[in-house]
Amino acid sequence: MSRLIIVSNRVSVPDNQGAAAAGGLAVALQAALAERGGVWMGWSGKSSGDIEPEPLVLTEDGNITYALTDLTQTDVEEYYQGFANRVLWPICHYRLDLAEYGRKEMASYFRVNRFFAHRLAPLVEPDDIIWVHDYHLIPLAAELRQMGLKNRIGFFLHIPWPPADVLFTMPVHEEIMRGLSSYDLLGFQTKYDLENFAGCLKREGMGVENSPGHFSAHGHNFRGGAYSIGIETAAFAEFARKAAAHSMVRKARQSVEGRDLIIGVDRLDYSKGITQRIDAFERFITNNPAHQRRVTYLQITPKSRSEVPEYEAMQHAVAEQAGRVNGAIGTVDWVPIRYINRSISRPVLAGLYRLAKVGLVTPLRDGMNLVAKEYVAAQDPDDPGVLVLSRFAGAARELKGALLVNPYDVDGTANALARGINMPLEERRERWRGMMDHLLENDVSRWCENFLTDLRAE
Ligand code: ADQ
Repeated sequence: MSRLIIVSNRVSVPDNQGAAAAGGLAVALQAALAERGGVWMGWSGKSSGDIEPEPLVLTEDGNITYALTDLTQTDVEEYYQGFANRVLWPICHYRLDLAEYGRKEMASYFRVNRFFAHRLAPLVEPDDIIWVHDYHLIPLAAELRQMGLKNRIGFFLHIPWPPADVLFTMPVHEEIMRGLSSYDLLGFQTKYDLENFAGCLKREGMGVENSPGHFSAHGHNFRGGAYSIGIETAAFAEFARKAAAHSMVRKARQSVEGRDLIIGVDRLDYSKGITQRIDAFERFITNNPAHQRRVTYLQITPKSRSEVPEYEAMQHAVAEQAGRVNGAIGTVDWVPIRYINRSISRPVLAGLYRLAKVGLVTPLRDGMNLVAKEYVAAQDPDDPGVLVLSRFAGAARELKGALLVNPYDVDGTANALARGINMPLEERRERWRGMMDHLLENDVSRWCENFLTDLRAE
């Protein structure tokens, strides 16, 4: 069997606790690598200052080689914080207002991809298959082809792909589309993202769709498909089942004092709709005074990308809003919103999801949203909670038992919250069972296998 080479901006190198400490995606990719042997290459997360990074640092673990490179400080600022996170991320999440174009950043993005290609190429053997992940590395295949590599190369995009009218606001959209067209297989989270991609290709005659999912562009034939990413459903459900005994989960249960718990778990990111969600919670309490003092909303939000100005501004905005709402609707013996900026271990997170009567997952736009899936997997089959889910998350295409909401509609979300809190047990069980069966069948290993099977097929 041919070896697998995975390339992603960040690499999950197992620490002393082993792979079990990592999230589902890292575990699934490590399993795929271990099955075939291979290499996982990416950025170390460190800067080499203003000097050229040292050669790749290789770490062997069984038949997997982890290959890490540092980046210069300029590249960290221009490629990662700049073009990837201040242009591609907002554009792919339909936030034209937040995109900050700069020639330097765009040039750095392509330069770093070339640098990655040059570092990777010496490790590649002729029959290896290469799987590139996410928006940081779109031009990588084109660079590898330029160097003469003939391997099969696939790409999976973890975030949404926007329609042509949105994408074309980006000055280098043609180069980005050309980059995508150099792969053999493009994986998107949902068929809507795939349709948007096909629309972008056709709009200005950059390429054609010969038959569904079969494209030609820039003299190259390639395929595209929807491969919805899953979680490690069975393992996560097991974490949740055992978590009741965990001291942190016990303390959380005691501190809620019999109130209904609503949970939100998101990286602090403007795409996640956290401020709209807090508004909806406040509206729910205002419209349903009987629930005053009888619910607690726990929002767990680790900071992310704090070096990017839009994220720093958001940290202040959310903290201030949570404080304002607590001041407005709280009482001397009731703090309605508990807002935590911390990372939580997966077993404890699973236990907290299970305690919650409602999982509130309301991104304004999201490729998939694994939190929605984790919340479902963590529920007690005899007394499951209710998932309130944004229709703009990829997960909404699959999780049919959720209460779907439009996160821009504060009243609508508040009403769904009320419906979730009051939902009878039988309806909760029925909705949950369908979603759980789907998640058990379509877990992250299945996603990985489906993509790799299609990538291998000529
Ligand atoms: P993200 O935008 O990071 O992922 P999501 O899919 O929800 O969004 O994954 C977040 C992960 O981080 C989850 O596994 C969650 O448990 C974990 N997490 C969040 N808060 C945490 C906390 N406080 N402590 C510990 N863990 C926490 C991107 C795309 C998504 C896509 C995924 C995978 O934006 O749309 O679903 O990649 O493809």
